[in-house]
Amino acid sequence: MGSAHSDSPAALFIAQKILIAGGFGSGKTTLVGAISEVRPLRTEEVLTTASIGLDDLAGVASKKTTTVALDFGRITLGQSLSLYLFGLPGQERFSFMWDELSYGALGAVVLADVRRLGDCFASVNYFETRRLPFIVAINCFDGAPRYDAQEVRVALDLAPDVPVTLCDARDVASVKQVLIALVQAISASRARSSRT
Ligand SMILES: Nc1nc2c(ncn2[C@@H]2O[C@H](COP(=O)(O)OP(=O)(O)O)[C@@H](O)[C@H]2O)c(=O)[nH]1
Ligand SMILES: [Mg+2]
Repeated sequence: MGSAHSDSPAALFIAQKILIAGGFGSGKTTLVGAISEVRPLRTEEVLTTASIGLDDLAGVASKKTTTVALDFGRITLGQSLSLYLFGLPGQERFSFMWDELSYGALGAVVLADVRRLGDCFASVNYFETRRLPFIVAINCFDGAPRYDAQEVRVALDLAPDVPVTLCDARDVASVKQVLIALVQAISASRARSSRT
């Protein structure tokens, strides 16, 4: 994506596509809904017995719905940057959609729940393999054990240039910090590639 449009020559407005990934129940739909300045597009379906054995509800027992296609929202940062947020469906059985939804994205946030850290391995691998800049945001659920960013970095075997941050997916200010960290990571990654 990456379209630039302006009303006047001085005002360069840039829109970029960002992905929100992570395991089932890690808070992707919540994050997009918390931050979006447009009514978020959701494709939630009520969890039914058909998903028993497929969707692991351990640790997210209160979860009543699941995203079956994508979440979509938009946030403007500063005067000139809009981020279009595409939440990828978390379950690996929907991973066939990740390539389609990732097309043209500049970077990604991988949301992690420390009680189910393994659920974000697939997303981490996906972005590492495609060399798409990403950050890991640990969604601090009430009652979940607290680990610092370094412990999560080691557990996920992340490269040193992948930022790890803590967040609350329900909180606008916290989500904004996550997106700013991602934009900085994307800039740093571009600066590194232009040097090589
Ligand atoms: N306590 C707490 N609950 C959260 C947080 N983020 C999401 N939830 C809840 O966790 C459940 C799963 O979140 P959801 O956004 O649907 O996860 P998704 O499967 O990644 O889209 C929902 O019931 C949310 O209300 C958070 O930061 N703290
Ligand atoms: Mg969802």
